[in-house]
Amino acid sequence: MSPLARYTGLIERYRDRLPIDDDAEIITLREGNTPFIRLRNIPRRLAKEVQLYVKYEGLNPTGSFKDRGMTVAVTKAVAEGSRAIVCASTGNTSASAAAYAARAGLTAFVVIPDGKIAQGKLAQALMEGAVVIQIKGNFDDGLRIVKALVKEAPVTIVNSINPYRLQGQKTAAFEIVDDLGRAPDYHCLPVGNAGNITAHWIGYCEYAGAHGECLTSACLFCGGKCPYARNAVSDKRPVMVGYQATGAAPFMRGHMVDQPETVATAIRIGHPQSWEQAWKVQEESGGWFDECTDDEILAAQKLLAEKEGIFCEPASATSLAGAMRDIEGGKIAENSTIVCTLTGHGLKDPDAAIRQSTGPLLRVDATLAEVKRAILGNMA
Ligand code: AN7
Repeated sequence: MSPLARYTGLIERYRDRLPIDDDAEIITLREGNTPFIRLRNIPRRLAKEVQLYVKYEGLNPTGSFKDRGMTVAVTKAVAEGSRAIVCASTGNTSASAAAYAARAGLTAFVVIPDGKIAQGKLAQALMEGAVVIQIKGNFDDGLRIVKALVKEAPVTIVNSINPYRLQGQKTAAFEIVDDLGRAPDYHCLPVGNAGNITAHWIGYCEYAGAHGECLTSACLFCGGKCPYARNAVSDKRPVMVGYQATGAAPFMRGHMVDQPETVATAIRIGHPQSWEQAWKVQEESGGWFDECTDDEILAAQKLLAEKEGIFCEPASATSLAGAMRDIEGGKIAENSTIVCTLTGHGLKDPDAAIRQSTGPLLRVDATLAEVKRAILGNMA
C-alpha cells in the first residue's frame, strides 16, 4: 500500500508535535497533505531568476487552511466535553467550523458580517447545519461580540485566539519542509488576523529547534521550553513576509483600522487578533509587511489561474501579488526559494471570479459548422 493510501489526517501524521492526548477521539476530515507545487510559467515572466512554489491550501476538505486548525480545536473541544462551538468569520472559519462540528455532533454557531461574505462559504455553513447569525456589522464587530459571549455562555470559541487553532495550522510549515527537504528562503502569506503567519513561524521554529529549544516568543504555548522541539529537522528558518489588502492594512498603518474594505473579503479585517505575535514574527524572521491594491490582488488571482491552472480565492492571491512585486523589485533575493501560501479555493467566491473574467464566452447555434467556426476563429 502506498503511504498516501494510509494518510489519515494531520493529527495522526504529526501527533508527536501536537497537544493531543493518547485517548482522544480524533475529529478529522483528512485535512492537510495539500499540494506543494512549483510554478512553471509565472517565474518565466519575471525579470529575476527564482524558484517559486505555492502551497495550495484550497485543497483542504472545506477548501481552506482553516481545516488544519479546526481538526485540533474541535478534537480538543470534544475531549473537554463541549457541546457547541462558536466563531466570528469572514467566511472560511465558519465553513470549517460548521463541517467539523457536524462531524463531531456538536452545534456550530457562526457570526458573519452582513453581506461581504463569499457565496460558496455561506453555502457551506448553511449546508453543514450551522446556526448562521448575520450581524449588521463587520468581522471585527463579530469577533468582539463572540469574545464577550463565551464568558457568559457554555460554548467553545474556535477563532484563532483558541490556541489549538495555531497548533494545527503550524503543520503546514512541517509539510513544506518535509516536501522541500529544507525550509524555503522566504515564505509569503496573506494577512488578516495574522494567525496563520504566526502559526507557520511556530512550525518552522519547532522544526529548527532541538531538545526543547524554544526559538520564538510568538508561540504563547510552551512558556519557554518547547515540548515539540525534538530532533532538529531543518537548520534554517525562512524570512516571513505578510501582505495585506490596501484597504485593510493595519500592519502598514501601524494601528487598528476601523472600516476595512477590500474585494478580498476573507481578509477584510481591521483589528488583527495576533497583532503582537505577528510583529514578533516579523522581527525574529527578519521579514516585513506590505500591502497590495485590490487590482493587484485580482490580477495575481487571474494570472495564476490562466498561466498555471491554479484557482485560488482573491485573498489568497495577495501572497503571490506581493511576492511578484518584491521579486521584481529586488527585495526578495534572486535565486532564492519562495513559498506562497494559497489559503483558499477559487470556488469559494465565484462572483469575484466571474466579475473579472475576460475569457471568451461564445454563444453559437448547436451545429457542427458554428462550433467549428468558433474554434478555428479562436486558435492561439
Ligand atoms: C482565504 O474565516 O479570518 O491572517 O474568519 O479566509 O490567519 O487571519 C479568514 C482569514 C487569508 C487570513 N486567506 O488569515 C475567517 C478569517 C483566507 C482567509 C486569511 C483568511 P489570518
